[in-house]
Amino acid sequence: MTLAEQKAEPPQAGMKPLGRPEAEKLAQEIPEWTLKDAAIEREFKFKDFREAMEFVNEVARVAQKEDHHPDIWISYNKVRLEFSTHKIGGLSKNDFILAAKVDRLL
Ligand code: H2B
Repeated sequence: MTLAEQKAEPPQAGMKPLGRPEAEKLAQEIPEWTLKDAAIEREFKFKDFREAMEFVNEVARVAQKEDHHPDIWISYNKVRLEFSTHKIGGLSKNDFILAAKVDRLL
């Protein structure tokens, strides 16, 4: 099953952030995203503010549905999203699932 087809799962107690090798493996499915130490990020550029906000609203809808939320920065026609699993202080599979679902919106 592709990442975009999977559902985010609530982080379990005692869960540890993914190690670098696992994160790098999952990152192969979302090549437009940059893998950082404890997060993944991608910047998107649109025609204008209105298009950027339409995208952000779609992202918010998916994030609410999956109960996994990105940090979002908006600057006129640019949107930067960062996914990290705050509860565990690092990356979980949920971050990659949401990134893949966001890519599908474009
Ligand atoms: N989003 C992200 N990115 N990290 C979290 O740890 C997180 C979240 N926790 N969305 C969720 C909500 C949690 O608070 C609820 C109760 O599942």
